[in-house]
Amino acid sequence: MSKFKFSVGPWNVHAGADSYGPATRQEIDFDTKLAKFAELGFSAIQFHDDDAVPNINAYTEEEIKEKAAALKKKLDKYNLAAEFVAPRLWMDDHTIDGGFMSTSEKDREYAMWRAYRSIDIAKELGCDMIVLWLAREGTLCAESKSPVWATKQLIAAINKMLEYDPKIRVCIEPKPNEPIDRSICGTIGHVMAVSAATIDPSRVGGNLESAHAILAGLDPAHEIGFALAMGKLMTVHLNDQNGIRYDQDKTFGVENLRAAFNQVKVLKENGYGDHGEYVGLDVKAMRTTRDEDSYKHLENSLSIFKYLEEKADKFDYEFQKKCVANRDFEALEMYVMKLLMGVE
Ligand code: 3MF
Ligand code: MG
Repeated sequence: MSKFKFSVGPWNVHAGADSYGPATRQEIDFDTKLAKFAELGFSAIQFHDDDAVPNINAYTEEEIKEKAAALKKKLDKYNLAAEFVAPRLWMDDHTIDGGFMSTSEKDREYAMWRAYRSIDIAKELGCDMIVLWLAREGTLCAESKSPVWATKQLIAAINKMLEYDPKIRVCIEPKPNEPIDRSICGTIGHVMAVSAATIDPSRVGGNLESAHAILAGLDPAHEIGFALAMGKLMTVHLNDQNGIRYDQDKTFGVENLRAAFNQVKVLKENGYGDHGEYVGLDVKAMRTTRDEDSYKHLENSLSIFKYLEEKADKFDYEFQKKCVANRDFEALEMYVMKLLMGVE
């Protein structure tokens, strides 16, 4: 029995289209996904603002709240909580050059409108967290905007969100690149610095995604540890990634089992989840996956996480201590490898 609760976003189940080719599976409608997520054992759903209220631009502020309230009823039916709402600032015509740090003042105002609507939706859904994946916040042409100005724009935007609602928490999901060339807030270290510069650092933290850390050349478990040490790990997006290339969102643990084990271990050792935090997945099926297997990558990620949790439960801290005392890290490393291979 896992000690953790799990969450997932509807985009984790998608039709397989990529930048180079069309869909390979049928779209699955939102209600069907919800029922399946509940059946797979997820406790909470993560939303983009327009996952919660599709076609959001077409509605007034009041209508958006009403639609969110209707969604809350649907979630209740499946006993699912809402974990967070994330303004999807990378799909809209108004955010071609980014949102909070767009070179267009009108577009920056639009981005704030989406941020405020995301907060309204979160409140209706009974959650207090806004996730900012800053997809297009940075530069494609380095000389097009000053990184100093852009960083200050981000801090100012977060301050406005904190002022708009005294309870809302803002959780930045850092990523060093893609779709932007040079991002403004690329790692959890950047997130801590931005947090400290806001009007209420206690309400600004991070969402560590394994693949994003790997894209920055960093070890996800250490990045998780860093955020935990700062008391600012608000959620995680666990997945895997084959080195520094396009963002892959692979099934958790399939590329580097030891790194995955250490992510589970650091979460478990530090009481992650004790204050209601969820273990979030951000995984994509392979393009070759057939319709009937549309959820297999989620099932596999959950299973791998839980198997690794069992391994973490078995971890022999006495033996570890002995190895450390003798400076015998070769023996400690071999112990970990045997534990993971099941030959101990
Ligand atoms: C991109 C991501 C995103 C975010 C999501 C929620 C589409 O690399 O990880 O997934 O997690 O938008 O903020
Ligand atoms: Mg993510």
